[in-house]
Amino acid sequence: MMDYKEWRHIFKLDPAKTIDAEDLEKICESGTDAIIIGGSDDITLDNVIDLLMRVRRYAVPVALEVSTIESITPGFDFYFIPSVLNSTDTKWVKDLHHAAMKEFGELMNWEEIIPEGYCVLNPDCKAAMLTNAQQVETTDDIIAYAQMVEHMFKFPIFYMEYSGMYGDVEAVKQVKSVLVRTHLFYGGGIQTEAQAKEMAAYADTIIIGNQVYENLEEALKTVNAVK
Ligand code: 1GP
Repeated sequence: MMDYKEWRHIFKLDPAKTIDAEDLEKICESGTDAIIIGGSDDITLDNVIDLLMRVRRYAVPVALEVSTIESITPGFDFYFIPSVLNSTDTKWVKDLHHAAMKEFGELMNWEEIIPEGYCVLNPDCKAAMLTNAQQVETTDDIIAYAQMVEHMFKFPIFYMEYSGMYGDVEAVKQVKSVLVRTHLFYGGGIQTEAQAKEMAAYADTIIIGNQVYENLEEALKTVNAVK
């Protein structure tokens, strides 16, 4: 299987939302590099396992982005573990992580566990509310988080999360220019192939979520942006 560091395009599917078999087939066979299963609300073990089994019918790699301990289940290729660096609540920075280690630490295959340094940049999104994220005022603030992730925490991924809102291309460009080994994930508001191209010019990996549910045909075209 392709290393997750080579993924350039990811569709993020929300286990709490419905998707029919035909649409799921289009997504999994779109040529995207991977599927991430993740979301903020109503994530249960049942809906995660259900979606995992449906996606597993296809060859595409699939990762779980962990947001609740109850929904962790074996069978994914990777487990992405966000630490929300601009959260004001330690739960989302390291407490859930501690609880998960205590429960599953002995069973873990560390090759599959990928920490993500998350920066929530849309103050109105669900993830921002849930994690009590502090508004990030300037590009220099984002860069400082990126440098913490790379040089202090030494996480392999820095995630600029604009969920639901198309982000600041100039900020993505500047953040990319300071990162050396840490990969830059960009997600938020990508609706068209042109937007996907614009962000993929700087981000190592682009993530498309909502548009899968809003306008699947347009979402599928974003795969072309990285080919
Ligand atoms: C959400 O970053 C992803 O976690 C993608 O954002 O849903 O706005 O595409 P959108």
